Amino acid sequence: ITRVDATSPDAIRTLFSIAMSEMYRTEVPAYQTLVELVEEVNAALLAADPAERHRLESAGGLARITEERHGAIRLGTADELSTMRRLFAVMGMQPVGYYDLSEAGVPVHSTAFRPVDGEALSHNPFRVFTSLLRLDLIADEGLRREAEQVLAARSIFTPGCLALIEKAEADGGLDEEDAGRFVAEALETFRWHSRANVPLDLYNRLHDAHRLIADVVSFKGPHINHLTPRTLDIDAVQRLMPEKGIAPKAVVEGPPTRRCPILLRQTSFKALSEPVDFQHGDSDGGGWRSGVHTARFGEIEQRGIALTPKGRALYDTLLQDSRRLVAPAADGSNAAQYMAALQEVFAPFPDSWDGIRREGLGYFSYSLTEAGRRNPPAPGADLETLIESGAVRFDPVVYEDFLPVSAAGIFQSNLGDEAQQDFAASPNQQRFEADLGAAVLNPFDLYAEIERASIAACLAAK
Ligand code: OOG
Ligand code: NI
Repeated sequence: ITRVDATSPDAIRTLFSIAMSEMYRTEVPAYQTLVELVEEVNAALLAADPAERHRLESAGGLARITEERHGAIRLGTADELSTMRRLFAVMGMQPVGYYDLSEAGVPVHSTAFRPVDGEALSHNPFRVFTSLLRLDLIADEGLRREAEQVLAARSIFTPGCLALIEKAEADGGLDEEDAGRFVAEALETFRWHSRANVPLDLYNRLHDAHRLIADVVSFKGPHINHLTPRTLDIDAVQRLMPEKGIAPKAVVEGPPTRRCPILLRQTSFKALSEPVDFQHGDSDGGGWRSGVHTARFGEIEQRGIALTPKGRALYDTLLQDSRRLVAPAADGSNAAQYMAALQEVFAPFPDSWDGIRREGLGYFSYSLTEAGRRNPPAPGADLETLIESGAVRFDPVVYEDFLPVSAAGIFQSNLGDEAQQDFAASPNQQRFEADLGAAVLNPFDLYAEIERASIAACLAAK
């Protein structure tokens, strides 16, 4: 890691993602095992595939591969969400996209906080998938009110963290010393608490309503529930997990295995059952009582090219078609059939960078080749002609966001199959943005801008 100006949001984000990873490795040792496995698989792939190594190196993406990760948290109130937005802003992370998970039986809606411009992304793309609990989807009104009271009484940010957020907002940033304090204070919000914030009987009632509600309401804060390193070969990691004593979820979410990866493929290991102490109610004489809670897990992802709206529509249609043929069973009993159906149904999606580009399905970053730099394009030159003559090359723009169907699969595999529940699909982006205190950014606009700027830079070269 190169140290840059400690006051830059990029540098604070890097410090924070390292601190978070260190904390989670200690809290969840299986995550450490997973990180080691991913490092082995990435190293083996790069050794066996010099062309891919070279492509990643020249696109400037190699150094960031092992650094990369995302995490996820689940919040309880609008106040928590809007303060979280301000906290992430200190690290140059903004809310991108809106995800409605109610359709998949999970009573939350979500966004992803992440850096948005090309330079910040290549510095460190750390992202946090952030969900807000939707108590409005809980039928039992009495229970809903109890949950609201518990949430209203907790404060998930340390006073020091809140003061530093305000300072950063007022001064337009933090100096090196404050940046270090900010990272330490902010980390507290994401820490695991082995003492529940509610008595066991309330925990049980929340759990019966939905395991996710118990996870959000029963604790002092929104513990980070997983971290996800990026792998270059997710099929290999999925295959090797059992050898390391880790039980993977039934199937890899997202598109099938391809030569040219698109969007995002993800898999995880099931959440661990961890000991938790619950308060006795006063009527039981107070004191603590031990129980368990299952929420925290590990995940890996393989990222491919960001698709245009046209490419995304094709992806969504093909995914739906293949799930109509074979719906993946949670116990993994039809995993092979599911993967085969996926592979077959996705055949019409072009599997070469050139094909994807020609059909306008994906976003690319354009740059001058060595020949192009020696002999810069004349004013008004045509991009296609420059590509044909070898003056300009194109590389896929990496997809930096998430996929709702995949996220639902990750949630479900970690909530346990008994937690399966139906809610009416009820996306409410307006409500989410009101609670967030800002509009979420449109991911397509961000990718289109990266592509546009890369073309402009090629054509303006002198
Ligand atoms: C978030 C699950 C979604 C992803 O990578 O799609 C997710 C959660 O379990 O809180 O992390
Ligand atoms: Ni995730």
